[in-house]
Amino acid sequence: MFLGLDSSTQSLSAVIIDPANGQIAASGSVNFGMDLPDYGASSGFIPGGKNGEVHADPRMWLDALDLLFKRLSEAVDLSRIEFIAGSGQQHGSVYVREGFDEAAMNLDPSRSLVEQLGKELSRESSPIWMDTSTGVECVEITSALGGAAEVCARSGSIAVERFTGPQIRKFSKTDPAGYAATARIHLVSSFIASVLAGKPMPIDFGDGSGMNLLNLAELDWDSKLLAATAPGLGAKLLPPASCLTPQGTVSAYFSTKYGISSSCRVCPFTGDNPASLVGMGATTPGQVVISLGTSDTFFAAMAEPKTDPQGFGHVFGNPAGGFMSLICFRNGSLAREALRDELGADWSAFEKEALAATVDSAGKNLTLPFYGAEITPRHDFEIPVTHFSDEPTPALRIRSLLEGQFLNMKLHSEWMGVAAERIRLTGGASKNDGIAQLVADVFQAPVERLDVANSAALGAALIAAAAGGHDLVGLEGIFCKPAAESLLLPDTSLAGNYSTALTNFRKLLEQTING
Ligand code: XUL
Repeated sequence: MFLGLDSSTQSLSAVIIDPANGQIAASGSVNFGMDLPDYGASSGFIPGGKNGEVHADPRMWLDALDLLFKRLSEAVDLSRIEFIAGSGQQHGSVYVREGFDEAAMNLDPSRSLVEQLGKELSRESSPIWMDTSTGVECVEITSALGGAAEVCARSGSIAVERFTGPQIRKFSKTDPAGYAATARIHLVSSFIASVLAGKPMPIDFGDGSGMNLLNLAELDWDSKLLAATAPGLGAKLLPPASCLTPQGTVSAYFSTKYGISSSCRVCPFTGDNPASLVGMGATTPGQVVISLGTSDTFFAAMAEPKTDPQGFGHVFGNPAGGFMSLICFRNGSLAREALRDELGADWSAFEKEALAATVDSAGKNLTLPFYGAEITPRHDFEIPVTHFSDEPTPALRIRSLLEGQFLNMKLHSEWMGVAAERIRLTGGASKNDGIAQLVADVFQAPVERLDVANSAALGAALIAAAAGGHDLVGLEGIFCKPAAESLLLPDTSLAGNYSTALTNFRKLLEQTING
């Protein structure tokens, strides 16, 4: 059996798969807020951070690891697990002292991880992906490299506040002594993998691409980016590696305490988005995943490390090899719910009607679907900008807002140069037939819906099985099946409408942003 772990913002989850029968054998989870209330992090991070700082306590992740394995060992015979892989929330970083590696190697099973490793942290808290406090450092790194385009071409993204490089730079400036006392910097993913293996585990290519430090073309740390970020940084990072190649076995602590076989191999952990690409069965170029949540995200495999010339999208390593894009749209459900509330609409019933009523309005009635600051495109919108040729009935406004969201997605994913052959839709709003059909029509591609509770942990379990010799794409075919009868085909008669709509949408957006 193969275990996948995912250390996300709010919880640590596990999925155990048995490829021999194609089944998920067990799963488990520790919710940081509910299960570890002493940390006072009801949503997984320390509340009340100032000036955009959002940090979490890495000791909480250690306690979660003990608690999760205790729970799993009570439910499953963990000696049957042959390989472990995992993922972590991207960008978050953990800073450890010289003595950490030895302490992790010689853990006493009669004591907790926190008791033994807590004192080996050189920074008490870990900045996570929600942190926006490093605007100055982003500017500094960008100017040292000679511009945003250069940072993007090298690392796959322009300098971004939540990315690890700017976060490391800020730490090195504000706490030089703490930075000097740091022997190694881990991502959340490589930190957990190192604890599990009792030896320093490398950062994987997929998660490492979220740091503004990895050179995508070379798949190695970029010397110019390292130099622009912090002094002596290269010595604090292990060479990056692939999450498919195991780099050790579980430490004696885990085998003695929780009954995992001492020969169980551990892979470098990846990021939650690369692991989700696997868990959604989308590692092959042409497969696109759209997740409809508070924010919407679009991610898709790519063969080449192409980057977004406008700098809105990110490029990460794909666990199966090659690359993947990740494009976040802040105004997802945020905008859908704002319009629903504005119209006082019963969303679920009303929306289907609205979607059916005016299928030929695309291109004539347009909405820039932003109820406030957006990151793709980066612009401070205040209210949605509309251009209606017909009477803007509530039905038409809903349809036009949704069309605007997917036209904006189509427009801002064109740089990838990958046509969507199949879209896998997930997240709360994906259950709505009207919305799903609209995605198929705007992208002119078939849409399947996948109801995966934890695509990152499942993806990690598939990576573990692939490391153990199973074929990854074959595993995706078995474990990542769309919900029965969920396939929706595009209405090809609307292709012309949506092509016109895209042109008009682009013009309206340019006029609005450029004035
Ligand atoms: C991606 C990002 C988040 C985190 C947390 O860039 O910031 O998706 O990975 O899930």
